[in-house]
Amino acid sequence: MPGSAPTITLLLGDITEQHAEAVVNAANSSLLGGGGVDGAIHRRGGPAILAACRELRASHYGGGLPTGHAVATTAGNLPARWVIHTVGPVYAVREDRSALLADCHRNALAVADDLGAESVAFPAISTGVYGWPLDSAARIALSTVRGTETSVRQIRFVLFDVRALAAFEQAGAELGIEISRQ
Ligand code: AR6
Repeated sequence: MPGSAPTITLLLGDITEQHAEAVVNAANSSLLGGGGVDGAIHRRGGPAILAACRELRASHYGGGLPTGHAVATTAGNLPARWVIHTVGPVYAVREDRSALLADCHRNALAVADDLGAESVAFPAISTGVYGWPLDSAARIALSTVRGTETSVRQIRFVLFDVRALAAFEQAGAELGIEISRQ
């Protein structure tokens, strides 16, 4: 296992433009596409990603990818080599689903380790259609990746707007996690 922790970088941007070895998709369990990050990844990545997702549905994931799990496909025409699809939990006021959101990050890094990916870009999983409050999601995302043993050297959070970026910056400061800005 690596001797030093990976760098964690925050940046404002579109995850489909990232030159990371792997980009993480905030998918749904069907793996067959959707809106938000998922829609953008399939649009920019082209049909090879959907074809690979269909194969996964026809083989290992006949019932869909369970919440918190992660699986890799080609990245098609994206600048990345792989897309790691994970399914975030839908936010619920009456039930604490934080462990599932942490699982997404931990399992995505485990898949990246299996692939040998040195750099991984994450979106703010569950904070769009799935309604997770940004401050809470940022704390869970940052504390989980910092607490996970991984061979990945560079972890990037690609935030789509300044509100999301500010939430991750604040969470990093509150948690005392060393973060670079790009
Ligand atoms: N690059 C980076 N971040 C983005 C991009 C982008 N191109 N587009 C949106 N975001 P969401 P979820 C931000 O809804 O909440 C889909 O339909 C967005 O501002 O993509 O996990 C799936 O198929 C937000 O902060 O993912 C599922 O059904 C964050 O990415 C469902 O949505 C996540 O928003 C998953 O919902």
